[in-house]
Amino acid sequence: MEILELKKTIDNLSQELFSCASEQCDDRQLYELLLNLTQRMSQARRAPETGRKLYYFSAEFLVGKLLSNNLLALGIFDQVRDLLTEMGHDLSAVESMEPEPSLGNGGLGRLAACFLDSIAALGLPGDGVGLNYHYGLFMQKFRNHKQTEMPNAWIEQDSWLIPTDTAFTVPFGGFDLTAKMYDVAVPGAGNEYANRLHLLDVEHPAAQPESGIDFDKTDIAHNLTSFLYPDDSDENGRLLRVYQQYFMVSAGAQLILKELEERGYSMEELSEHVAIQINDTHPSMVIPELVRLMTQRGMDMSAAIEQVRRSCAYTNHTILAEALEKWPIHFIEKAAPQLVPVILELDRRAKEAYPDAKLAIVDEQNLVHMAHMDIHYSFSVNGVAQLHTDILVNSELKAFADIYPSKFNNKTNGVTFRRWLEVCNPQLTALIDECIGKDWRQDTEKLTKLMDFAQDEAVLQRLLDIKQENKNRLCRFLKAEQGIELNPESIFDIQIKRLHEYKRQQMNALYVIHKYQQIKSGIRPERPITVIFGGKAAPAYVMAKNIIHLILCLKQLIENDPDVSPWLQVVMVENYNVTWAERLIPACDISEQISLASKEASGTGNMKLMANGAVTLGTMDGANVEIAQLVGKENIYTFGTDSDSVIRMYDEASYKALDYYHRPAVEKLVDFIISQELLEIGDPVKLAELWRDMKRKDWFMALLDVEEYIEVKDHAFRDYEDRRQWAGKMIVNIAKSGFFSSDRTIRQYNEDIWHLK
Ligand code: 26Q
Repeated sequence: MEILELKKTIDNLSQELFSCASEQCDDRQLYELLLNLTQRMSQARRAPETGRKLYYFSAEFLVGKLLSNNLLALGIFDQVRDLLTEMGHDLSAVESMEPEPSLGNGGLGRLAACFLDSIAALGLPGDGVGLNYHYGLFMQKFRNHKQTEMPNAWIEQDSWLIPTDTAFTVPFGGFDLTAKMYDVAVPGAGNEYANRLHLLDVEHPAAQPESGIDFDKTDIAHNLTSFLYPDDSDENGRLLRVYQQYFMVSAGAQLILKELEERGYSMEELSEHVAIQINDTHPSMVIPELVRLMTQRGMDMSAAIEQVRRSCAYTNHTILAEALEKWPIHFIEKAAPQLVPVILELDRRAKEAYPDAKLAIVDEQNLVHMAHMDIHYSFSVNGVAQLHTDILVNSELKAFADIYPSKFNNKTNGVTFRRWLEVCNPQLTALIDECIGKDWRQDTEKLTKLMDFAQDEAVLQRLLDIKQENKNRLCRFLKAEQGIELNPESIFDIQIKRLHEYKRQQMNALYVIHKYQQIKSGIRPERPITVIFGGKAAPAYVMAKNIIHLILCLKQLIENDPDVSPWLQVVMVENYNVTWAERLIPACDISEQISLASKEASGTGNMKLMANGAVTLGTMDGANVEIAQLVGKENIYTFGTDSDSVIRMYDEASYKALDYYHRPAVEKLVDFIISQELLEIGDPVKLAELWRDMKRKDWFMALLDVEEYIEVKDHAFRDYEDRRQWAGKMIVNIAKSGFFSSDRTIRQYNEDIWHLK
């Protein structure tokens, strides 16, 4: 759209919506106006039409704010930004009016959002199916150095949700509910298409709870879509999660059959025309539900099962045994009794073919193993990074890989460079364009052309300048929104991800203690260091909350110590979310990816940070392994026990935290958790609990790797001082990041699994 035409459209809209000239609009009105404009433009687009259609089922779609993303996809981002500037406004101020939907926990939900973006950009026919959580994942607040939780009411009068006339009846044990469908448009960048994200909702959602995030988990009819479950398996209210899952998949399955019929095909042809991707086990009940619906509509059981099997593909995102969903069959009996005979029949057939108890869907304790059902009754099972897939095939799911070798495949994750480079880092994008032109947008592996500039002093200097500008910008945001003041001249060392013991934020905290003790003893770093954390802990995950507590106590201790504060700063960003990620990632110098090897399936933050010129400090886990292969050992800092050894230690139960604790260098770090200094600031019970756990259990082996971690991290900080050399590492990381575009990942899903066109 020409800028003049755009101006005219905006003027008309402003008259229509607010009966005033666009010059009179404030930021809020401009936001509503642009929301309206992009909605109309998206709705005028048609869906890609081809043979097979994909349905991406996921309990989470962590889409983030949508305005900039949609402007970009509609091809009017630059024009709108420039026009707003002309009008004396600023796109980022306008965007600050947009509430962020929090329809996901972390990686898995954000991956689903990146995938929808890429599916649309590649012009493939594929819609998302999920739930419209009204209060989403909780909003995090810090009080007395502790996390507290509040609802995030993101739905406003005007939002991205488009109500539709489509509704389905979902039969639960003892009552029915109507599932209303709302759509969010997903316009494809660089084409004329738009897909949809279908979000299902109850008809009469409950109002916001009076206090906090407590609500009546037995009032299913009103509360089914109130909240998103955090990613730990707390017993409390798990039954509601089964209701949520069944609600989503039953409505989704009905939608699939309806659209199949509308396209003029019979259920016998389902698998020719439909591909279903099951994002982790949360939507797994779509398998028995489709079989149920198809047999209810007259199809033969074996034929229905076969069609479903040829349509469904399953993605595994975790190897943590405790995170694999196993539902007591009486939960399903209560929520969706009509599904139980189907599940038992699927189980009977699986047992008949494969009597090995390890492979059963329903085990001796009457637990339904959702992943087992997925593997037996889908045609594809994939992991999300090469190492993760290897571990699935060779150990975690070996028994299944042995019987279904051809089902297993790897699809290394990716992220959309539109949001995670173009939108969040316009300066770097402009520099890249200047160096290598613009066509890397269609094929991000063309970013390797940047290697021609790896010795170009002028380009390297600009890279450093852009990083500095992005650090300055982050400082402004943190000051304005959270009152946090950072030293922009310091190194920004950033660990942003959900709080989890396996991700080992506690090991990073031990590094902070190490630095604090060194500075106290007179050994100062060459340059001040800022250690930045961001992440939420599941409300019932005690140890994760204790780790946040430790971090916040350390923050205060250091802040108030004039010997140390000029050299070391610790901060934790409150309510880390997609919006904060977009500000933090361009400003990062060192990307902390320090999970215990074998535990992080892939990671995707690692990819975003790399693409923005951060250098990874990480273990050989998940996609870090592939990052290391691509950039070479000069351009990444790796450390830690390898995954094979870790797996062996678990098998043999041979890891003893106490042995490592008793090393003098380690003991003084761990004991600092219960030092007088910290006990005066924090909650002695929590700190002692953390201290005891680390010393006696340390299930994720932080003490095993902490000494090498400190050594390698200090080395990276020293290397940082050679700015010219460091810029060389930055450019190599950017140049090699193109492999991690979700466009590449989606092309692979399409070629190997979906065959959409
Ligand atoms: C399960 C049962 C009950 C309640 C909640 C859950 C639940 C919810 C969310 C379990 C797991 C999740 C989320 C998992 C997740 O985000 N996994 C991450 O997926 C990313 C995308 O593939 C990977 O990059 C990360 O390595 C992986 O941790």
